[in-house]
Amino acid sequence: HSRATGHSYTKYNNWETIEAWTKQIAAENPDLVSRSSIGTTFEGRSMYLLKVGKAKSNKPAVFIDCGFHAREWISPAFCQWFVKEAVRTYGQETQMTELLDKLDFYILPVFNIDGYIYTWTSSRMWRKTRSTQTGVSCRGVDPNRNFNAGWCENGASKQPCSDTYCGPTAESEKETKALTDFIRKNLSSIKAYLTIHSYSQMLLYPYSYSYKLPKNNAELNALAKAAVNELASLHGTKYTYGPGATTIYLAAGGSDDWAYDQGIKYSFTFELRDTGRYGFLLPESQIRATCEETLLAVKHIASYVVQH
Ligand code: ING
Ligand code: ZN
Repeated sequence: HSRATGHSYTKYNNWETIEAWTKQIAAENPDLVSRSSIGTTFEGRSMYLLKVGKAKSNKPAVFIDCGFHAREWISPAFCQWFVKEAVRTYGQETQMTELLDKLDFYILPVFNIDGYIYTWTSSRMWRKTRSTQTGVSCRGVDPNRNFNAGWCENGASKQPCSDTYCGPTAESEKETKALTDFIRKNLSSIKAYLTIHSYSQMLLYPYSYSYKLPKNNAELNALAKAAVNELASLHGTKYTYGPGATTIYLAAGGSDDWAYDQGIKYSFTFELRDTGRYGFLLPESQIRATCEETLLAVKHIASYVVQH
């Protein structure tokens, strides 16, 4: 725990603390971490991105985002944990050293910053962004219904007051547009896309917008199985896995489906702990175990990607 900033990897940190942390971890690890911004949110905040890896040209990359949905607090906690473990174990642990030598991780610690702040200040169970539309009283769009992948066809709502509102158009949200612009610009290097949600203990892959299966379904299924086995090896936490539509529910406009259709062949949504006892209100006492086990699955997927 840092006395100066109040940041802790085993507590939920507010946005102000996470923002300061992004600056500090980059400043303290200049050979491994660099910070940039991919855009600004509806309310004007910078969307910080950390590039984590040993500097070298033409490296493949794995993109990981956290904090799509405001109330899923364990998700940003995982992105912070991941960066900490990367810098702590580089040069100490062979798997992480090899990963950071061979690829770059792009880590977006909080995607929906405005929503995240709103869950800290006003409404703990808020899910969506905080955007407004003229003539509409309800605020916010579900960012995971806002991507151009079967947009608003299934499992999404056209009602602005719904928690699964798909937005007036695909990519209507500044946050969505910032992410899709970044990924489109870096498509040649990005080999895997991982998006971290909670809760349900699931590892999902395309498709969620329809019942069709991805071309490499067999490969994704085997990789998901191996990753959840790794995850369970630490504390016995059981995950289910499979295509989103049949494993969780039919839902169009998700970021993993969009990334996959851009050509990113390894695209997954993690649904972290738990299965509903605490749900979005996962106690801080479970942050460490959740992040440690999730890290094993993420490293497994990244190592697979390095070899394929
Ligand atoms: N679950 C995801 C949601 O956005 C999901 C499930 C994954 C939907 C991939 C679409 C695509 O509803 C949570 N908990 O947010
Ligand atoms: Zn979510």
